[in-house]
Amino acid sequence: VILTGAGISAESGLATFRSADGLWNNHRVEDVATIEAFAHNPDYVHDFYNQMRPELFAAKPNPAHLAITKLQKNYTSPINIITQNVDTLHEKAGNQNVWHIHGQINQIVCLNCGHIFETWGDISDEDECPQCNIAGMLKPNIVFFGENLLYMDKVDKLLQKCDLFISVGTSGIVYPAAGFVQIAKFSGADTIELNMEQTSNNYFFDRHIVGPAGTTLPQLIDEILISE
Ligand code: BJW
Repeated sequence: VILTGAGISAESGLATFRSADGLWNNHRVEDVATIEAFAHNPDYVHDFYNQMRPELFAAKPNPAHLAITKLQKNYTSPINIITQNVDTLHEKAGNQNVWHIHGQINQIVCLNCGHIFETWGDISDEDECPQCNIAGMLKPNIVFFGENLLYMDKVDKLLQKCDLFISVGTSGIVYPAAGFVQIAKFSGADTIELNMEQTSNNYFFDRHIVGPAGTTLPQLIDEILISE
């Protein structure tokens, strides 16, 4: 299992959430990416993601994403990607078995009927759901604080049976994803963390590799393939 966070997309030019000044687009992410903020001011949240969609549409995968494709093509056991990222760089790189636990920027969910559809276009609070035709119920299919994560049944099973857990470019601050390493470790997996810097979430990792993921992940994957 490979768990990815914003750091794997940093070398594709996408901002991480918790930079040195602790701000994300001039906000604390915990203040704006909440279900309460969306309920209070949906137009503001729609505008925010409408502006973000073209940037994420244009972004290109970097050597870290491409190294995962190489691993999946050449490794004999299945490799699953659990990503916290709402970008689609894993898919653009050709990665398979990608589980977007925090949702996807190019998906919209209807809070009335649950219908999910894909778009890279703008959405407003006046738009109707194409399935139930109710207006004002569309939300970016992005998991805000206070909402349940997606695919957790599948993820629990993957964590309990994986023999290698690699975490790439995540600060380990946001739960439940920050606790996945503990589940994998207790289930018997070897655990490796790749990050630009030492994180505070490091008790359950057997090994830490510090450096940019675009360099360290291809090196680690070559090491895994040689030793298989
Ligand atoms: C590089 C690099 C390079 C840079 N190479 N590395 C248990 C304990 C405490 C709190 C909770 C708990 N359980 C639940 C909570 C509450 C809450 C939570 O975790 N709060 C914390 C802030 C304490 N969690 C939730 O609410 C979650 N839901 C939930 O648990 O549901 C059940 C529940 C419901 C109700 C009540 C209680 C429980 C939902 C979490 C949703 C997270 N959503 C966001 C925003 C989405 C908006 C958007 O994407 O536009 O998802 S928050 C934001 O953080 C985003 C990310 O996916 C997520 C993780 O961030 P990530 O990826 O780690 O990024 P950064 O920036 O933090 O770190 C980047 C790292 O990369 C850094 O370490 C760099 O060093 C590194 N890096 N360049 C390698 N080149």
